[in-house]
Amino acid sequence: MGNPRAETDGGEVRRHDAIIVGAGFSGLYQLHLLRDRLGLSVRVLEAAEGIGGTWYWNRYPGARCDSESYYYSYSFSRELEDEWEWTERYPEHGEIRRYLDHVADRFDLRRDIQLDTRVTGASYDAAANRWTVTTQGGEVFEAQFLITAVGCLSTANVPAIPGLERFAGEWYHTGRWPQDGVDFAGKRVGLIGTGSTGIQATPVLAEQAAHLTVFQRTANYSVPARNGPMDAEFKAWVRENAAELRRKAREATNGHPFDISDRSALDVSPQEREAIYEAAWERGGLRFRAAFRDILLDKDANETASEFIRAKIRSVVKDPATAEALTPRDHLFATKRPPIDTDYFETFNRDNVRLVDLKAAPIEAIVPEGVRTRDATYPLDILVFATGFDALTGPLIGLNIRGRDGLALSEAWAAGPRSYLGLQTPGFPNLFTVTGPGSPSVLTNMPVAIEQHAEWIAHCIAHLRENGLDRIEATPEATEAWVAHVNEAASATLLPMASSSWYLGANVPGKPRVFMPYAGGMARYRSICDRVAREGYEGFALG
Ligand code: N01
Repeated sequence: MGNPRAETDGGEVRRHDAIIVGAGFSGLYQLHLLRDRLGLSVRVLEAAEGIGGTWYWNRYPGARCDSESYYYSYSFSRELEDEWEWTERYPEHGEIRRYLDHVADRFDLRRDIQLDTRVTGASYDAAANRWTVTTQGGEVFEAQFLITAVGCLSTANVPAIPGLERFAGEWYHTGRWPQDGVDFAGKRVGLIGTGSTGIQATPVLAEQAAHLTVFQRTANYSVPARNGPMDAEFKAWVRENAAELRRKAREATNGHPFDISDRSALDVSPQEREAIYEAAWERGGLRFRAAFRDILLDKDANETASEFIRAKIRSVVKDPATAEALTPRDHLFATKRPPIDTDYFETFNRDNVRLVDLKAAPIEAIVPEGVRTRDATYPLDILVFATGFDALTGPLIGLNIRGRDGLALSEAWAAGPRSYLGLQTPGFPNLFTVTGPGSPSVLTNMPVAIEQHAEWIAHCIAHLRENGLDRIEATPEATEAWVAHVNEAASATLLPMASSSWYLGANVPGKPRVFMPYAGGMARYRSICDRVAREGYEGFALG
């Protein structure tokens, strides 16, 4: 590989081989691969004042990962794995930040990461075959390769509810949480949104605040997380089986190292089915979906899981009207990303918690004293938006990327994202999008998807250099075929059925309704990517 060749041109333009945007799980590993394995000169530009990506921003009460700690982590370094100890079944946000800080130190990554540097634009010069990247602070960088490592859920969605600017209290979005936290003691708190975030935050807010009002637009299914400390025996089991667990995760459809049952929910007796669901409920976590093979494939099979959870809600929530309002009926379990929780439904039995069903009475406005629905005004001191993200495309379009002939990514994707393998878009040579739309990303345990993408990109760049090539660009034909395949893969599942799902962009008004992630499974996707590379980067134009 060539020597690192970072230069400064009169202090004005900083030249590198590659610019990576984002210093979360993706950016850190991509930097390690390109710099330490390929010998490239790389600069990571990160908007936040610390590393961590998603985990830098999501510090809201209750924020922890829904994947289990022993596999929500990197697998590329056995030493890293051996020296790090997780404390809980699901890692809390602060622990993940400590882990990523440790990774940054251990692999000496910080010297090539520039914090507090928001990228405001990137444009491709075809004659020079270089990307020019500009930042909010007025800096200019140039590089042959531009790699976005901006995550899938990093553009906060604050709904345009009239009157927010007149609210007399404080308000926060969970995905932009203040670094110093928020003091809820003695406060009347309102929470809008009951996705994974709202469901994690509700029980903790209820304990901290004087009173909590949860504004729910769509009732959601949730399965108990069953979080707890990792005991010594379990830690020893993980260590002994580390290689096997990692292999399983890599080869799984969803990046989790557990088996999906090979039985249909419809092929067992009602009693047996109930017992299987009960055991899965007791074990807790996202694995509940694996209780039968066809929960995400067959409506009738899914209905058995959906009804099991509805019955659980009715059995936990004491007030029948509240239980009914909390019971999801307009979509099937796991067709929207399923939350997992710690005492979510139980929280509605507390005296200081009230549920407001926005389907019955929508929010009309935010007023200085609180939130006004069609039926009532709810006085609040603090309002928390757990209203999700402009997912997958939002973080990329927000970078203002312009490719060949000034083509804006926002124009190229005006009718929805169009990528080849989620990695590249025609018209944007040498731009790689880690976990981009059209790849499995959010349908998997993210670190598995991230490692696969970062490694594929590093191999691809190595291939170009070894063969004296400078440029790689997805062809329009391969992209069309991939977009069709992404649609086909989604249609083979129940996933596109949930009309309010962020997988479809449905949570952001005006966003094209396109099922964005690849639902064909991580294992299948990995083998497609490997074949494409083996066959000389089929579907890409190299030059
Ligand atoms: O966001 P969401 P999230 N008025 O979009 C409601 C990941 N995650 O931040 O369903 C009233 O799922 C909206 O209502 P509706 C995970 O992948 C991971 O919770 O559109 N309500 C919904 O209830 C997850 O799926 C972890 O009708 C409004 C909620 O806000 C993803 O992040 C933890 C509204 C938004 O739910 C996003 O989850 C947390 C409005 N105008 C999250 N607009 C871990 O693994 C929206 N809503 C740790």
